[in-house]
This record gives sequence, C-alpha cells and structure tokens, in this order.
Amino acid sequence: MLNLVLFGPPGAGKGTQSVKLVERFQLIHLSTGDLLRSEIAAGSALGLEAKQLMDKGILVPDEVVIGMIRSKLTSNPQANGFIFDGFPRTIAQAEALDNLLKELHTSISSMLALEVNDEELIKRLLNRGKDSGRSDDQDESIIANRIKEYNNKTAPLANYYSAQGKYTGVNGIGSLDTIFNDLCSSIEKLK
Ligand code: B4P
Repeated sequence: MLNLVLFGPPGAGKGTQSVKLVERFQLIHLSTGDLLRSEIAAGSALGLEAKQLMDKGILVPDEVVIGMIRSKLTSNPQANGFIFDGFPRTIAQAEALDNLLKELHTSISSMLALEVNDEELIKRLLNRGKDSGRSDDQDESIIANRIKEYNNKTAPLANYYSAQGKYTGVNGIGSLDTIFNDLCSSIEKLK
C-alpha cells in the first residue's frame, strides 16, 4: 500500500494537491478538515463542538479526529493506499495513526511536506476567504492563531517522521503543476 502524509502549514496547498495526487495514484483522500466541515454542515453534535474551535483557529481534540480516521480506514479495506491531508497534526495523532496502520498490516510510506513562508500563507488564506465562505479564512487574527497552533503542535511532526527516515520536503511556492510534478517525482522514488 502507498500511504502518504501530505504535510504543511495552513494554506500550504495540502487540499489542492491531494485532489490531483488521488487521481494520479488511485488513492483514498482522507482530509480531517473536510470531514469536520461535513459534520458542521450536517449540524451534528461533533460538528457544533468542532466549529467553535475551528472558528478560533484552534485544533479539534485528538480523540475526535482519531475516531473519524479510524472509521474511514476500517471501512476501506480494499484501498490501494491513502493520502492523509491535514492529519496527523499532533504527536498523539501520529502515534495513533501508526498503531491503526499496524493493525491493518501496513504503515506510512512517506511524509511529503509542502514548504511555504508565513507571508504567502496569509495571502492565500485571506484570498480564499473572499469567496469560499470559510469563517476561519476571513480574519487575519484567526489565521495567525492557526499558524501559531501549527508551529507549536504540528511542526514537531517533521522530526517524528525524519526519525523514521520518512520526511521529504517539497517547495510549496510556484505553479500548481510544478509543485504537483515535484510531489509525483518524490512518490515515484518510493515505489
Ligand atoms: P484544514 O481543512 O486542514 O485546512 P488548511 O490547513 O487551511 O489547509 P487546506 O488544505 O484547506 O488549504 P490549501 O493549503 O490546499 O483545517 C482547518 C481546521 O480544521 C484547522 O484549523 C483545525 O481547527 C481543524 N482540523 C483539521 N484537521 C485537524 C486535525 N487533524 N486535528 C485537529 N484539528 C484539525 O489551500 C489554501 C489556499 O491556497 C487555497 O485557496 C488554494 O487555492 C491556494 N493555493 C494552493 N496552492 C497554491 C499555490 N501553489 N499558489 C497559490 N495559491 C495556492
């Protein structure tokens, strides 16, 4: 199985590139951000709880996102592999993912990290906020909080995957096609 963690700060292009990678490599796309937004749209109790945190730019509790990923993994036993987009975001989530994949007799193949500076991230997110309707993209102070959460809780995952020899950095600034080609070359080397 080909199991990829697509990693990077908010606005790095994870969601954007996942859509293209899923098509090229026939993988299942698991985005915790999308799963949470579906819960919000459905008006579930989980969605209501998540919205309050997401609107402040704060991460949702580990148990919530780990539970969502567990149910998606076990309901796709025939998959070629998965792209984890926006997950894991904490060390606890990464450890839980390793354990879940072990139960399925597989593991993470690589973490592909999109590298983008803060100035570009803020510009992209505010730009998306103009037409996406996403409340967490509308306000610069919420975006700053998301970047702070990323630096405190998520960035340490680069070391977690480096220690396993699974970290690959990719320049996340440039055209969508150039970045996609760089990601594809890194993935081809894994095969
Ligand atoms: P996510 O939905 O994961 O959103 P994100 O980090 O903002 O990245 P996204 O993938 O959407 O954006 P992309 O970079 O593709 O998370 C939202 C919130 O959900 C979190 O803050 C948190 O509260 C919660 N959450 C989600 N997962 C969680 C977890 N595991 N644990 C706890 N909480 C969790 O694109 C951004 C913009 O840039 C787009 O407009 C795109 O068009 C543009 N763009 C992309 N590539 C570009 C390029 N090369 N050049 C120019 N623009 C580009």
